[in-house]
Amino acid sequence: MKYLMTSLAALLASASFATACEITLRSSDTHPDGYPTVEGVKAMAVEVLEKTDGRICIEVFPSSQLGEEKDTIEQTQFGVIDMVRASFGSFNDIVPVTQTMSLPYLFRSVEHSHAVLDGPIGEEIGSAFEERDLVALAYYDGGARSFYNSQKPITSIEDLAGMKFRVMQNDVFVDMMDALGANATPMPYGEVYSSIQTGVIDGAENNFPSYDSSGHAEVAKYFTLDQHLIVPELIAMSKSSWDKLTPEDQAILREAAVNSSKLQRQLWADQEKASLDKVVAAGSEVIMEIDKTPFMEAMVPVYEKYVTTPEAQDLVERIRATE
Ligand code: GTR
Repeated sequence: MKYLMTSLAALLASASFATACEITLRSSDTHPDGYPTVEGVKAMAVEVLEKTDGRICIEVFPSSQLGEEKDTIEQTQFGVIDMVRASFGSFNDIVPVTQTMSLPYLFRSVEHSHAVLDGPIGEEIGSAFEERDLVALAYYDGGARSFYNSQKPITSIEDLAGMKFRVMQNDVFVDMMDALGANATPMPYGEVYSSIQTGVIDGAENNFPSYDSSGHAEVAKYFTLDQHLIVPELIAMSKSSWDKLTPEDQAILREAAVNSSKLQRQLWADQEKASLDKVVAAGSEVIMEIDKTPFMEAMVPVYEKYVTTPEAQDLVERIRATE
């Protein structure tokens, strides 16, 4: 990570690039500096800067400086922001196929999600963004999401009964909580910390790096590794910003984005381990062994509600058949 920042700083400071930015693209991320997604887009920025001889600069705004995730996606659609790195979960209302891709326990593992996204399904999903004025550049890892709360260790589905959990703002996740016998409170990421602290909600659900970097671990120390969601993430670009670029520059951007996703996967794997160690050392109680079968079985009504069209059924079948 240090290497990346140094090389970006060095490039920006070098005489040949100092005044050369002809195009500056603003990119948003909800996560702080140093987080794997932020560092991934910064690596993309370095490659783009190099390959365009300093003509195209990508400025990464971390920590929701440009707004909460759903708002920044809308701003990207309208071309107010040029790029956004976000979870598929935040695109559910905009790009319908991301709803199917956000179903609980759809992906068997992160490796399975890679196999799907790196193949023809990934391409097909990517092209669905164009209809919504967005260009999908590359997929990033977001690991698996699990429950954490301030009240008690969760060791079975019964323990969730009646508890209040924050979910991302989409219908699939609300129905998922319903099916588990808990109460969903949809809200933006930035409101979760104080909502747990003040008892408005009992907890939330996310991966280890988010649980750690958001500080949620400080206020919700019981974490259960039920891994109910593996939700892809991506870098999306505004179609209007994209259309202003030459085909050559578009190719440079796409290649740099894809290259950055390879780095991001590595940074992600390292960060997951580092965050787990950190939260445990700080006093979180992490329940690693849990029988996921009842959680998976409880999702039947969610699939019945959302996998209704032949297209969605076919997509789910093809994803399940991907090795
Ligand atoms: C994180 C994800 C973010 C955002 C956040 C959330 O894991 O990387 O893009 O979706 O979760 O829960 O809002």
